[in-house]
This record gives sequence, C-alpha cells and structure tokens, in this order.
Amino acid sequence: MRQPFEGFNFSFQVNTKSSQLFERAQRSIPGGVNSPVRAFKSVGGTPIFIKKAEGAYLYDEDGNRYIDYINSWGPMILGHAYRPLVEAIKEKVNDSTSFGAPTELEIKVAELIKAMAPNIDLVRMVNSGTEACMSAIRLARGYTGRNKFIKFEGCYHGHADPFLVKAGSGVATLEIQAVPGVTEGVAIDTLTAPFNDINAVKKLVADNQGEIAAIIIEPVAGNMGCILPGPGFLQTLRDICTQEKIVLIFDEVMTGFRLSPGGAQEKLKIDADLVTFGKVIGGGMPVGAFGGKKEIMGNIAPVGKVYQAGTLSGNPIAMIAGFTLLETLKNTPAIYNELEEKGAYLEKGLHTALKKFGRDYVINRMGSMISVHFSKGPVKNFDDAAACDNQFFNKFFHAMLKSGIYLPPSAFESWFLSNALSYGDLDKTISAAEKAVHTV
Ligand code: HOZ
Repeated sequence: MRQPFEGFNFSFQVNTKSSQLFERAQRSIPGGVNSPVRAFKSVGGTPIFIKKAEGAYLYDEDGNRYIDYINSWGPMILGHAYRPLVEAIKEKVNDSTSFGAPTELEIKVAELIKAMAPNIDLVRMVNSGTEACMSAIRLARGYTGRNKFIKFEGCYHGHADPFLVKAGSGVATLEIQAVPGVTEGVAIDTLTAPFNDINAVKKLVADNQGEIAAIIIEPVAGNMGCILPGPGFLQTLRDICTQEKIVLIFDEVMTGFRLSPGGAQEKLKIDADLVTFGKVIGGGMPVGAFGGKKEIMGNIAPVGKVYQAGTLSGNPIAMIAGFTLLETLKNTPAIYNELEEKGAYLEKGLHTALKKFGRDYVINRMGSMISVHFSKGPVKNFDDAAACDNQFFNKFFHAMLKSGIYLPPSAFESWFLSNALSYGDLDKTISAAEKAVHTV
C-alpha cells in the first residue's frame, strides 16, 4: 500500500481525515482512486478527499477551503453547484432516473448543441469523452473504409485502446511508455506525430497514402498542460484532410463550449468534420457526444451500419444538467468576455509573481485554459512539456495547495477557470504563486 508521506516532507498531512480516507480507500479501490491522476502519485502526498463544492471553492473532509482550478477538469464553467442547474436536476429526478427510451429533452439538447457548435448536422449522445472519441474513430473508419488514424503525442482522447499510444494526461503523469493490455494489433493502426509538427503529419500521410481514416486532435491541448496550436497548424491539417479525404476530428471535450459558445472551431475559425464533446455538456454529469456532417453521421446505426449504443445515453438527469448549462452559456455571451478578462488578469499577475525570483517559466493560455510550465524555452509539444522542471512543479503544486489553491496534481494537465472566481480569488492565487516560487 502506498504510504501518503513518501518523497517530500508532508508532515502537515499526518492524521488528517483525507490521509485516513486514502488509507481506507486503498483497501477497496485500486490505488485508492477511480481515476489515476487523482492519486497525487507524481506530486506526492495524500490526495485531498472532497466533501462538497460551491462556486469557485472546494471544501475537503478536514474542513479546508480551496480555490478550484480543476473545475472537474472543465465542466464547471459557471462554478460548482450552479443553482439553476441544481434546481433543474432536483425537479427532473422526480420523474425517474433512467428510461432507456427516447425523450423530448434529448432533442432539445441536440438542437442546442447544433445551434451553438459549427458543422454539426447530427449529434449522438454518449456517456463520456472516452466513448465519444472511440465512437468517432469507429465512424471515421466505417465511413472511409480505412483503418489507420493519426493522433498527436501528449494528446489524450480517453482510455479506449487505440488512443493509449503516446498519450498525455495520466499516462504521461505516471510515465507509462506502453500500456499492457493494448495489443500490438490495435496499436499498429495508431500513427503519432508531435503536436504542432506539420511536416511530421505530411510524412505520415505520404507514407500511408489512402490508408488514413482520420486525424484526431485536441485543437488546444489540455492533457500535457495547456499547449496552443501554432499559427497555421490547424488550417494546414484541415487542408490536408480535405485533399486526402481524411476525416478531421476535433476532440473538444475540454475546449467545447469553454473557449467560445462554439468551442475551438468557432474561436480558431477552423471547420472539423467530426467533433467530440464530454463532461461540459452534462454540466458535470457523466455525458459525452459526437457529431458532425450528415454525410458522415448518417452512417451510424440505426441509419447506417456503424454500430454504437448505450442504455444510459441521453439519460434524463444528465440531459437536464447539460441543457441548463448550455442554455445559460448560449444566452449570456458576456460570460466568455468575463472568462477571457479573468484569464488575462491571472496570466498577467502570475508573470509579475514568477518573474521576481528569476525562475524559468512559460505561461500558455487561451481564454480560461492556462498552464504554468517551468521551462526556459517555449512549450509547443509533448517533448517540451516533458523536459520542463516538473519536480519543481510538484513542489509548487504543494505550496499552492498549502495556501488554499487547488491546481491539477500533475504538470501534464491544464488548469481551468470558472466564472465564479472573483478578482479577490485571482489576487489570492497570484500572491500564493509568488510565495510558492520564493519558498520552495
Ligand atoms: N484524465 C483526466 C483529465 N485529463 C483526469 C480525470 C479525473 O481524474 O477525474
């Protein structure tokens, strides 16, 4: 059993309720967690067990309050326990929790997604981002009759077998080079290129002429920290896909409805053929979706033969949560300006705080996604992210946590802002960062 106090001096975590829960959890749950990054394995120390959250704040089992920069890895755009969403769920739950039969609400959510995100004629609900990406690749293969696809090193598209090749997020955090259980037969069809390296993509396409079904990408990467696409990179990918009849899939699990009402497609003005969504469209409930042009989506069963299904897909509680969040976002465009202003304020403040002590760092940000990489040079791909001083990030993380700032417990994850953050919260975060670089 992993002891909570390996590596650093975590004496302040001794005998906390969280440390006791972690010990207990490990007796019944592998590693004590239901998703690996949460275990704090790379940053060290004991995972914080959360009791509740409201607005911009998380409250742990020991009664500590934290300013939250995970926001459930994206969906809490308006903060936790957003009242209209909570009330809508409460009302809906009286009508039962699942039917396994169609509802009008599913149509309303699909119509709302179509109205907000570009290039979506048809959309299919699933239960997670993993399912959405897995289904989108199957569809691209069924539609094109080709087997191979290109993904980018350090991008993470969920934990379905074909994506666990040079993946980011927990796979990078735990430094897993090859995932046991993913067969060579599956992995052979996954081609990888460095993010932002268009020549590598061109070479893969040329070497596998007529064999590539899809290129899948997080248009703004969030699973190797936040990494932005360089000028022209996404447009050239678009052009290559059009020319070679390859399906361009934007994984907008993190960026969808966050960077703008229409996600990265709208913000960066690039059209994708298929788009995948995740947690955001459930307002934090387990939901995902994939959608795109009719010509491609029309191949999904029961219209076409590309099979995809799920009893809990379109679940009424998840749908009412998503509908309430998306409708608010659609009707209140000012939210996106506010998020941009808060992101810019935080970025500026962090620059001032971090510069003072002469440490090398880079801040990557787009809207409400931001990362501090402790690096001398720019961070444009996974190799750059892996070469950062991530040991220092781990210490920085704990210093921030001690000051009540909850960052993702891995250098390979983006931070997410919610609009519930006040400027006072941002100032506290900036002061904590200054203290952290000064003292660790
Ligand atoms: N892989 C997720 C973020 N990129 C972490 C999920 C979680 O632990 O909840």
